[in-house]
Amino acid sequence: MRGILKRYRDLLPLNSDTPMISLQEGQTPLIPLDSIGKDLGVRLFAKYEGANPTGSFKDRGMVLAVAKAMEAGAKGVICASTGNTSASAAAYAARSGLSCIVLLPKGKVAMGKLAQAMIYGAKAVSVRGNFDEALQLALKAAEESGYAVVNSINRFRLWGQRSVAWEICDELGHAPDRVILPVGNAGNITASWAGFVQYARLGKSAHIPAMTGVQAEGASPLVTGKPFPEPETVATAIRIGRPVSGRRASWAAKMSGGEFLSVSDGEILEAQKMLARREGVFAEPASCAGIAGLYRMAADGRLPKNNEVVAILTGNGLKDPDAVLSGLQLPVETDADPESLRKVLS
Ligand code: AN7
Repeated sequence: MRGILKRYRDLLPLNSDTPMISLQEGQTPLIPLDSIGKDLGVRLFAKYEGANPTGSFKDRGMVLAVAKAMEAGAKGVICASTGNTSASAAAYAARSGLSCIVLLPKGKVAMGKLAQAMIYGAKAVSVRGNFDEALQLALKAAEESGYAVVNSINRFRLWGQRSVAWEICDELGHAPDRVILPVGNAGNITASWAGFVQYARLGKSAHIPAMTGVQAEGASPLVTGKPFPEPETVATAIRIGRPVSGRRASWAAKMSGGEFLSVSDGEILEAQKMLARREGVFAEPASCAGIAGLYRMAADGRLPKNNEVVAILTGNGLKDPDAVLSGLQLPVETDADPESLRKVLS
C-alpha cells in the first residue's frame, strides 16, 4: 500500500476529520550500492527519495502538513524554500484545492524546482535575500494572511518525515548501524531519528542508528557551532545558515552516537558523479553530501568496517541539471551519416 497516511495511519496523528490525501508518496527504493560500499568497506544502501511524486523526501511530511491544514480549515499554505519544499507544497496544495504561496531566495533555486512551483500553480515570489531571510518573511506573511505555514516548524511535517525511518526498518527487517544524510534546516535528521526511536519503543527494531549529518562547508553551522549569515554552496538545497531544528538535531546526533561533518563543494560534485557512473543512481548535489561524507569518514579511519549504512538520497538529480552541465562537456555533434558518427566515436 502506497501513500504515507494510509500505510502508517497507526503511527501518525490522524483523526476522523483528517482528509486522507495522497500522491502515493513513500515506499521509495532501497538500492544496494555494492561498488561504492566495497570502496568504503561497509554494506551500503541508498534510500532513493528522488522517487517520491515531486522528486524529494519533502512529500512525506508535506502530505500530512497539508492534510492537517485542510482539517483546520486553512485557506491556503505558505512556505519559504530552497526549492524542494516549495515544489512539494505546491503539488499537495494543487491536489487539495488550496492556494499556495512560496518564497524563494532569488537566483539560488535549481531550475527543476522552480519549474515545479510554477506548473503546480503556486504564487511564487523571488526574495532578494537568502533562505533564512525568506523564512522570516513567510512567518510574518502567514500571520497576516491566515495561511498555514508548511515549513518544518510545522510539527506535522517532521512527523510525516519519520516514515523514512519506518520504511528502512520494514525493508531491512531491522535498523541499520548508521544513517547518513544531508543537513540544511536539520528537520530531516531530527525526524528520521524520532522515527527510529518510535520504532524501537514499539519493539519493531532493536536499536537506533548512529545519525550522521553532512553539511556543505560554506553552510555548516552545526559543525562550527556558529550561524552562517551568508551561506554559500553549489548544493543550493542546503544553503542554509541558521537551521530551524539545529538544537534538536544536535541532540539526535549525540544521543544516537552519530555526528555532524562538512564536505567541500568539490567533494559533493565528485560524489554525485561517482554515484551516477558507478551505481547508475542520479541524485541532486545536496543529496550527495552524504556519500561525500562517508568517503571523508573512511579516509579519516572513522567508518567502522562491515557496518550496515543507509545513505538517504533526499532529492532527484533531475531537479538541478545546471549543477551537472556546468561541470561536464556537452555531447559532441555529428552529421547524420554513419561515417561522421564513426569519426566522433573513434
Ligand atoms: C534535497 O526545500 O530546506 O535538513 O526549503 O531539498 O531537513 O532541511 C530543503 C532541504 C536535504 C535538507 N536534501 O533537509 C527546502 C529545504 C535536499 C533538500 C535537505 C533539503 P533539512
